[in-house]
Amino acid sequence: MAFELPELPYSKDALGPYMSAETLEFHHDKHHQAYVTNGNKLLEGSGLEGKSLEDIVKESFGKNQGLFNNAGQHYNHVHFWQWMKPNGGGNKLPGSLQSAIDSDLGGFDKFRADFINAGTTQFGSGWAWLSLKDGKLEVTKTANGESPLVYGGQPILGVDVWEHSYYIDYRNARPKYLEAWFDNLVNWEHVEQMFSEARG
Ligand code: MN3
Repeated sequence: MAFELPELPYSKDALGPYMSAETLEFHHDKHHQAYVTNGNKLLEGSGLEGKSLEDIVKESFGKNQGLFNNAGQHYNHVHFWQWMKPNGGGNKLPGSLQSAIDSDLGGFDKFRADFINAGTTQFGSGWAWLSLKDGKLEVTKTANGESPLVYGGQPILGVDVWEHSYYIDYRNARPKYLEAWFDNLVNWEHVEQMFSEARG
């Protein structure tokens, strides 16, 4: 199916001061739009036109690099907007997610530190993730437009560590961005929803 830029689920000034309207203007209206526009051009004639976004990402990986880069980033950003909300964050997670984090990842504080560390240590552009793989939660990082989808996992939370995600608000201070993002913006109800869908 053709890619479409989704509307943001909040106004552009709703995530301040942790993520500014200016960042969202560039990130959503220009960067994400470019992945949609370029992805649609590259999708034409690829043989994957009728597939779902997730299948296009998985099936173009390692085979059609140009299409993969744009489809992968489209997938990542469609979810990234949903993984944030005004007055998000905090450490009160829905119960089933909390118990899985306790048993698989050593509790909330260790998970928080490991997730922020994954984003901080991703060299260059990429993403840090919480995903479900073989029935267990794991924290990983990927480069560029990749995600756990192409490594057999199902993403349930991801944070963009491309410079376009934080440079206007935090300049080069990626760890500060990650801490502010995790503590104030994460939409845990949406993470819980993706977790229960992934568990099936
Ligand atoms: Mn981005």
